[in-house]
Amino acid sequence: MKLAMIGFGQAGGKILDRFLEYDSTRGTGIIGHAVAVNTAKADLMGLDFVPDENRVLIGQSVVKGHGAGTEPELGERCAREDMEEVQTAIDQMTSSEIDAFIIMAGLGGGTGSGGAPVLAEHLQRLYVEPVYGLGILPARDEGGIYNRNAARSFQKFAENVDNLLGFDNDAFKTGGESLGEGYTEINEEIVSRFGALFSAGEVEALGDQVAESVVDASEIINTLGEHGITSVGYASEEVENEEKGLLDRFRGGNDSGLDDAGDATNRITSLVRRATLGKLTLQCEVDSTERALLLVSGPPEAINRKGVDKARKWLENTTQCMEVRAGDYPLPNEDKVAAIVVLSGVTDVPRVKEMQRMAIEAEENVEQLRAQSKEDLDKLIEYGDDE
Ligand SMILES: Nc1nc2c(ncn2[C@@H]2O[C@H](COP(=O)(O)OP(=O)(O)OP(=O)(O)O)[C@@H](O)[C@H]2O)c(=O)[nH]1
Ligand SMILES: [Mg+2]
Repeated sequence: MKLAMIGFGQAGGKILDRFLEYDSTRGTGIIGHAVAVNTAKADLMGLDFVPDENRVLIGQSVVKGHGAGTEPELGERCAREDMEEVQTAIDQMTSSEIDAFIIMAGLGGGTGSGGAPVLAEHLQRLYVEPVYGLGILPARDEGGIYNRNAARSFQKFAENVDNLLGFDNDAFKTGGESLGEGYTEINEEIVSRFGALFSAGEVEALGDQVAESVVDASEIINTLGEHGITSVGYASEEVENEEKGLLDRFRGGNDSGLDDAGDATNRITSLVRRATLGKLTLQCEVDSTERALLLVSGPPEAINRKGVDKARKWLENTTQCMEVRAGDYPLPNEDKVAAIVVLSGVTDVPRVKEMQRMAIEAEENVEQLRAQSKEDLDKLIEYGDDE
């Protein structure tokens, strides 16, 4: 599917940048338009792939290009005051080119946390296309202020988008590294999961390959619906590529590699199980899903309808939901089979409840925490954070 992507705040901008890189190296064509919005001039200047004219600095009269300092109220104010400038950058696109908008933001800070829900509300009023959010939750150890900001923003954002796709930094953080390196890996995870989902709906990218059951943009849109929270599961496995498979057959081994349909079926069902029961972008109770979508991609020889059908039945049972869509996505040059599972309209999300609890606690000693997080920030600067 083709998207107008808007990165709000630093995390949003960086993820947008990675999406642009992903899109241009793979030729997926999922980005119809890209706009980065921030209150911090330096963050906007640090982007590599977003066209200069699509970088919008807001709130200059309020924060003088220095960011909203983890205060969502400031982020919100800047967004409201300068919405016209954001709109001008979005207007560069002709809306007939895109299937949907997606606004991406880290919800723990000030700019994205406060601004993204305001922009969502604005776009919903102006366009008929669906408006989605990609909301990044802070890690637990970022502390009370970040978790409080995120709890509030998550709720507002969810109220103002057609669907809020959740991604929890806490579940994906890699220990031991500096913050910057950690985010590089996490951002790759974000882009590969959601990029694979959106490119499945961009049928042009398939070229001559014909999928047995194609998932187009409208099926993704129907799965996401008009309200709710979504979590995405992913699992992949390397397979022998076609050439090697042929070589093996030539040598007389016909039960190796990809030839066996039973192997392909089993591989698909096991990947879908792993994707669903493994690490989700936002941990949730799988049986609280309202609608689901299952996508299997990989070399054509490794994909079969039987496997996809079996996996779909399993997913129906496991999610206890009646609305499960499924499709395949043949990628001739790919050397791995991947399963993407979209769990839409999930209602039982423990991490959100936990954030709300942390928010209440943080509320009680907010001043103390502010001082503490300023101290942490000073320390961070001292250690030379380069992101
Ligand atoms: N996944 C990911 N999360 C990030 C990244 N950078 C920051 N975050 C998360 O996003 C939250 C908000 O940080 P920023 O995006 O820097 O905040 P902002 O929206 O620019 O707001 P202010 O800086 O307060 O004006 C943080 O609490 C982190 O959890 C990133 O590159 N990737
Ligand atoms: Mg910032």
